[in-house]
Amino acid sequence: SRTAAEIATQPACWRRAAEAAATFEGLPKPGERVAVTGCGTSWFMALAYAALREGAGLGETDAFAASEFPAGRAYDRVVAITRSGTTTEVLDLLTLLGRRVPTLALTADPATPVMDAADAVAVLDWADEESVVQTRFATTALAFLRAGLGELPGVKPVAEAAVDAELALTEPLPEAVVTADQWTFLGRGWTYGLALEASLKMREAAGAWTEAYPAMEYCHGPIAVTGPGRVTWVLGPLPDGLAGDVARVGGTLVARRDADPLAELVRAQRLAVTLAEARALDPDHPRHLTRSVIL
Ligand code: F1P
Repeated sequence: SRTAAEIATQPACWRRAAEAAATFEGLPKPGERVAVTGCGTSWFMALAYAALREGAGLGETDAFAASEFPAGRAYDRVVAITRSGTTTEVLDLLTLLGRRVPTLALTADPATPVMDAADAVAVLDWADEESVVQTRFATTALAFLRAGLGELPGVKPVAEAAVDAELALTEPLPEAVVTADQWTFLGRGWTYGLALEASLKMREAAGAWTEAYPAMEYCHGPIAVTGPGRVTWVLGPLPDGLAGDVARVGGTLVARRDADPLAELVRAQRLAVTLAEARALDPDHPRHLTRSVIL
Protein backbone atom coordinates (compact mmCIF):
# COMPACT_ATOMS: atom_id res chain seq x y z
CA SER A 1 0.00 0.00 0.00
CA ARG A 2 0.98 3.64 -0.39
CA THR A 3 0.60 4.05 3.35
CA ALA A 4 3.15 1.29 4.02
CA ALA A 5 5.58 2.88 1.55
CA GLU A 6 5.24 6.26 3.27
CA ILE A 7 5.74 4.69 6.70
CA ALA A 8 9.02 3.16 5.49
CA THR A 9 10.54 6.53 4.53
CA GLN A 10 10.29 8.06 8.00
CA PRO A 11 13.93 7.68 9.13
CA ALA A 12 15.11 9.64 6.08
CA CYS A 13 12.38 12.26 6.54
CA TRP A 14 13.36 12.79 10.20
CA ARG A 15 17.04 13.21 9.36
CA ARG A 16 16.12 15.86 6.85
CA ALA A 17 13.85 17.54 9.43
CA ALA A 18 16.72 17.74 11.93
CA GLU A 19 18.89 19.45 9.30
CA ALA A 20 16.10 21.86 8.35
CA ALA A 21 15.39 22.77 11.99
CA ALA A 22 19.01 23.73 12.55
CA THR A 23 18.71 26.69 10.16
CA PHE A 24 15.02 27.59 10.43
CA GLU A 25 14.50 31.02 12.04
CA GLY A 26 10.79 30.96 12.91
CA LEU A 27 10.73 28.47 15.82
CA PRO A 28 9.62 29.54 19.33
CA LYS A 29 12.38 31.17 21.36
CA PRO A 30 13.31 29.94 24.86
CA GLY A 31 11.14 31.60 27.50
CA GLU A 32 8.23 32.38 25.19
CA ARG A 33 4.75 31.35 26.25
CA VAL A 34 3.61 29.13 23.41
CA ALA A 35 0.39 27.41 22.31
CA VAL A 36 0.49 24.57 19.79
CA THR A 37 -2.55 23.45 17.86
CA GLY A 38 -3.92 21.25 15.10
CA CYS A 39 -6.67 18.72 14.43
CA GLY A 40 -6.62 14.93 14.64
CA THR A 41 -3.11 13.54 14.25
CA SER A 42 -1.69 17.06 14.09
CA TRP A 43 -3.22 17.86 17.50
CA PHE A 44 -1.56 14.76 18.99
CA MET A 45 1.81 15.92 17.64
CA ALA A 46 1.09 19.31 19.22
CA LEU A 47 0.50 17.61 22.58
CA ALA A 48 3.81 15.75 22.32
CA TYR A 49 5.77 18.88 21.40
CA ALA A 50 4.17 20.94 24.19
CA ALA A 51 5.19 18.39 26.83
CA LEU A 52 8.72 18.12 25.40
CA ARG A 53 9.26 21.88 25.33
CA GLU A 54 7.79 22.66 28.71
CA GLY A 55 9.46 19.60 30.25
CA ALA A 56 12.83 20.86 29.06
CA GLY A 57 12.24 24.15 30.86
CA LEU A 58 12.07 26.14 27.63
CA GLY A 59 8.83 27.90 28.46
CA GLU A 60 5.19 27.35 29.29
CA THR A 61 3.65 25.42 26.37
CA ASP A 62 0.01 24.44 25.97
CA ALA A 63 -1.57 22.27 23.30
CA PHE A 64 -5.16 22.43 22.10
CA ALA A 65 -7.31 20.94 19.38
CA ALA A 66 -7.81 23.92 17.07
CA SER A 67 -11.56 23.85 17.74
CA GLU A 68 -10.96 24.11 21.51
CA PHE A 69 -8.46 26.95 21.51
CA PRO A 70 -9.12 29.29 24.46
CA ALA A 71 -9.39 32.55 22.56
CA GLY A 72 -9.06 34.68 25.69
CA ARG A 73 -5.57 33.54 26.65
CA ALA A 74 -2.39 35.45 25.88
CA TYR A 75 0.51 33.68 24.17
CA ASP A 76 3.77 34.98 22.75
CA ARG A 77 3.51 32.60 19.80
CA VAL A 78 1.04 30.12 18.35
CA VAL A 79 2.27 27.11 16.37
CA ALA A 80 -0.21 25.33 14.08
CA ILE A 81 0.45 21.92 12.53
CA THR A 82 -1.53 21.06 9.40
CA ARG A 83 -0.37 18.67 6.69
CA SER A 84 -2.98 19.82 4.19
CA GLY A 85 -2.93 23.51 5.06
CA THR A 86 -6.70 23.49 4.45
CA THR A 87 -8.27 22.30 7.72
CA THR A 88 -11.12 24.67 8.56
CA GLU A 89 -10.66 24.92 12.34
CA VAL A 90 -6.95 25.70 11.96
CA LEU A 91 -7.54 28.38 9.32
CA ASP A 92 -10.40 29.89 11.34
CA LEU A 93 -8.21 30.06 14.42
CA LEU A 94 -5.32 31.70 12.59
CA THR A 95 -7.75 34.22 11.11
CA LEU A 96 -9.25 34.90 14.54
CA LEU A 97 -5.82 35.47 16.06
CA GLY A 98 -5.13 37.85 13.21
CA ARG A 99 -1.82 39.61 13.52
CA ARG A 100 -2.13 40.02 17.31
CA VAL A 101 0.09 37.01 18.01
CA PRO A 102 3.02 35.80 15.87
CA THR A 103 1.99 32.51 14.31
CA LEU A 104 4.02 29.70 12.78
CA ALA A 105 2.44 26.98 10.64
CA LEU A 106 4.02 23.62 9.78
CA THR A 107 2.61 22.24 6.56
CA ALA A 108 3.42 19.89 3.70
CA ASP A 109 1.97 21.83 0.79
CA PRO A 110 3.22 25.31 -0.15
CA ALA A 111 0.17 26.01 -2.33
CA THR A 112 -2.53 26.09 0.34
CA PRO A 113 -4.42 28.79 2.30
CA VAL A 114 -2.32 28.37 5.47
CA MET A 115 0.56 30.07 3.67
CA ASP A 116 -1.35 33.37 3.86
CA ALA A 117 -3.03 32.75 7.19
CA ALA A 118 0.19 32.36 9.24
CA ASP A 119 3.04 34.85 9.76
CA ALA A 120 5.74 32.24 9.25
CA VAL A 121 5.54 28.83 7.60
CA ALA A 122 7.83 25.82 7.70
CA VAL A 123 7.09 23.80 4.55
CA LEU A 124 8.13 20.20 5.20
CA ASP A 125 7.31 19.19 1.63
CA TRP A 126 9.69 16.22 1.59
CA ALA A 127 7.33 14.56 4.10
CA ASP A 128 4.11 15.19 2.15
CA GLU A 129 2.08 12.07 1.53
CA GLU A 130 -0.64 10.80 -0.74
CA SER A 131 -2.34 8.73 1.94
CA VAL A 132 -5.44 9.88 3.74
CA VAL A 133 -4.05 8.44 6.97
CA GLN A 134 -1.18 10.61 8.19
CA THR A 135 2.05 8.90 9.10
CA ARG A 136 5.29 10.48 7.92
CA PHE A 137 4.18 14.11 7.80
CA ALA A 138 3.09 14.01 11.43
CA THR A 139 6.21 12.34 12.77
CA THR A 140 8.43 14.56 10.61
CA ALA A 141 6.72 17.68 11.94
CA LEU A 142 7.36 16.47 15.47
CA ALA A 143 10.96 15.54 14.61
CA PHE A 144 11.45 19.07 13.21
CA LEU A 145 10.07 20.73 16.34
CA ARG A 146 11.93 18.31 18.63
CA ALA A 147 15.25 18.93 16.87
CA GLY A 148 14.56 22.67 17.14
CA LEU A 149 14.55 22.35 20.94
CA GLY A 150 18.21 21.31 20.96
CA GLU A 151 19.50 18.76 23.45
CA LEU A 152 16.76 17.43 25.71
CA PRO A 153 17.41 15.64 28.99
CA GLY A 154 16.31 11.99 28.79
CA VAL A 155 15.36 12.27 25.11
CA LYS A 156 17.55 10.97 22.29
CA PRO A 157 18.66 13.22 19.43
CA VAL A 158 16.41 12.83 16.35
CA ALA A 159 19.24 11.08 14.45
CA GLU A 160 19.23 8.30 17.05
CA ALA A 161 15.45 8.04 16.90
CA ALA A 162 15.85 7.51 13.14
CA VAL A 163 18.19 4.57 13.78
CA ASP A 164 15.63 3.06 16.19
CA ALA A 165 12.92 3.58 13.56
CA GLU A 166 14.96 1.62 11.02
CA LEU A 167 14.83 -1.33 13.43
CA ALA A 168 11.13 -0.80 14.05
CA LEU A 169 10.58 -1.03 10.29
CA THR A 170 12.34 -4.35 9.86
CA GLU A 171 11.63 -6.40 12.99
CA PRO A 172 8.64 -8.73 12.66
CA LEU A 173 5.64 -7.77 14.78
CA PRO A 174 4.96 -10.34 17.53
CA GLU A 175 2.18 -12.79 16.62
CA ALA A 176 0.26 -12.10 19.85
CA VAL A 177 0.20 -8.38 19.02
CA VAL A 178 -1.08 -8.92 15.46
CA THR A 179 -3.78 -11.42 16.42
CA ALA A 180 -5.12 -9.50 19.43
CA ASP A 181 -8.65 -8.03 19.37
CA GLN A 182 -8.04 -4.90 21.46
CA TRP A 183 -5.07 -2.56 22.01
CA THR A 184 -4.50 0.04 24.74
CA PHE A 185 -1.65 2.52 24.24
CA LEU A 186 -0.07 4.27 27.21
CA GLY A 187 2.32 7.19 27.44
CA ARG A 188 3.60 9.71 29.91
CA GLY A 189 4.65 13.32 29.34
CA TRP A 190 5.44 13.78 25.65
CA THR A 191 4.73 10.14 24.87
CA TYR A 192 1.06 10.48 25.84
CA GLY A 193 0.45 12.35 22.55
CA LEU A 194 2.21 9.48 20.76
CA ALA A 195 -0.03 6.95 22.52
CA LEU A 196 -3.11 8.88 21.35
CA GLU A 197 -1.73 8.88 17.81
CA ALA A 198 -0.89 5.15 17.81
CA SER A 199 -4.43 4.49 18.97
CA LEU A 200 -5.97 6.78 16.32
CA LYS A 201 -3.86 5.17 13.56
CA MET A 202 -5.23 1.72 14.39
CA ARG A 203 -8.79 3.06 14.37
CA GLU A 204 -8.35 5.04 11.13
CA ALA A 205 -6.53 2.40 9.08
CA ALA A 206 -7.98 -0.80 10.52
CA GLY A 207 -11.20 0.14 12.29
CA ALA A 208 -9.66 -1.44 15.39
CA TRP A 209 -10.85 -1.08 18.98
CA THR A 210 -8.12 0.91 20.62
CA GLU A 211 -7.77 3.21 23.59
CA ALA A 212 -5.07 5.53 24.90
CA TYR A 213 -4.39 6.89 28.37
CA PRO A 214 -1.70 8.56 30.42
CA ALA A 215 0.26 5.55 31.72
CA MET A 216 -0.53 6.11 35.39
CA GLU A 217 -4.26 6.34 34.62
CA TYR A 218 -4.31 2.78 33.30
CA CYS A 219 -4.93 1.24 36.70
CA HIS A 220 -7.74 3.73 37.42
CA GLY A 221 -10.22 1.89 35.22
CA PRO A 222 -8.88 1.15 31.71
CA ILE A 223 -7.21 -2.09 32.88
CA ALA A 224 -10.75 -3.49 33.11
CA VAL A 225 -10.72 -4.29 29.37
CA THR A 226 -7.32 -6.01 29.47
CA GLY A 227 -7.14 -9.79 29.35
CA PRO A 228 -6.12 -12.70 27.11
CA GLY A 229 -5.93 -11.62 23.47
CA ARG A 230 -5.60 -7.95 24.41
CA VAL A 231 -2.52 -5.76 24.21
CA THR A 232 -1.22 -3.05 26.53
CA TRP A 233 1.49 -1.12 24.71
CA VAL A 234 3.60 1.38 26.64
CA LEU A 235 5.42 4.08 24.69
CA GLY A 236 8.25 5.51 26.76
CA PRO A 237 8.94 4.70 30.42
CA LEU A 238 7.22 1.67 31.94
CA PRO A 239 5.63 2.57 35.31
CA ASP A 240 6.56 0.38 38.28
CA GLY A 241 4.19 -2.50 38.78
CA LEU A 242 2.45 -2.18 35.41
CA ALA A 243 4.08 -5.27 33.88
CA GLY A 244 2.84 -7.34 36.85
CA ASP A 245 -0.65 -5.86 36.61
CA VAL A 246 -0.95 -6.75 32.90
CA ALA A 247 0.46 -10.27 33.48
CA ARG A 248 -1.98 -10.88 36.34
CA VAL A 249 -5.02 -10.33 34.09
CA GLY A 250 -3.52 -12.34 31.20
CA GLY A 251 -2.86 -9.43 28.83
CA THR A 252 0.07 -9.05 26.41
CA LEU A 253 2.50 -6.25 27.31
CA VAL A 254 4.61 -4.38 24.77
CA ALA A 255 7.24 -2.11 26.34
CA ARG A 256 10.59 -1.37 24.74
CA ARG A 257 12.49 0.91 27.00
CA ASP A 258 15.53 1.01 24.69
CA ALA A 259 13.62 2.22 21.61
CA ASP A 260 12.83 5.89 21.04
CA PRO A 261 9.08 6.41 21.56
CA LEU A 262 8.76 7.98 18.08
CA ALA A 263 10.20 4.75 16.65
CA GLU A 264 7.61 2.87 18.68
CA LEU A 265 4.95 4.92 16.95
CA VAL A 266 6.38 3.69 13.63
CA ARG A 267 5.94 0.14 14.90
CA ALA A 268 2.31 0.90 15.77
CA GLN A 269 1.76 2.42 12.29
CA ARG A 270 3.03 -0.84 10.79
CA LEU A 271 0.65 -2.77 13.00
CA ALA A 272 -2.23 -0.58 11.78
CA VAL A 273 -1.44 -1.39 8.14
CA THR A 274 -0.87 -5.09 8.85
CA LEU A 275 -4.17 -5.31 10.67
CA ALA A 276 -6.05 -3.44 7.94
CA GLU A 277 -4.76 -5.93 5.37
CA ALA A 278 -5.62 -8.89 7.62
CA ARG A 279 -9.18 -7.51 7.86
CA ALA A 280 -9.37 -7.09 4.05
CA LEU A 281 -9.48 -3.30 4.43
CA ASP A 282 -7.53 -0.97 2.16
CA PRO A 283 -5.34 1.24 4.38
CA ASP A 284 -5.06 3.74 1.50
CA HIS A 285 -8.84 4.22 1.48
CA PRO A 286 -10.00 4.22 5.10
CA ARG A 287 -13.70 4.16 5.85
CA HIS A 288 -15.48 7.51 6.33
CA LEU A 289 -12.27 9.57 6.20
CA THR A 290 -11.09 12.37 3.96
CA ARG A 291 -7.55 13.70 3.62
CA SER A 292 -8.49 16.90 5.37
CA VAL A 293 -11.72 18.19 6.85
CA ILE A 294 -13.08 21.29 5.14
CA LEU A 295 -16.29 22.40 6.82
C1 F1P B 1 -5.86 16.89 10.11
C2 F1P B 1 -6.74 15.64 10.07
C3 F1P B 1 -5.96 14.35 9.94
C4 F1P B 1 -6.90 13.16 9.94
C5 F1P B 1 -8.02 13.27 8.90
C6 F1P B 1 -8.61 14.64 8.86
O1 F1P B 1 -5.36 17.26 8.89
O2 F1P B 1 -7.48 15.63 11.26
O3 F1P B 1 -5.08 14.20 11.02
O4 F1P B 1 -6.16 11.98 9.71
O5 F1P B 1 -7.58 12.82 7.66
O6 F1P B 1 -7.63 15.71 8.97
P1 F1P B 1 -4.28 18.39 8.67
O7 F1P B 1 -4.81 19.69 9.22
O8 F1P B 1 -3.02 18.00 9.38
O9 F1P B 1 -4.12 18.43 7.18
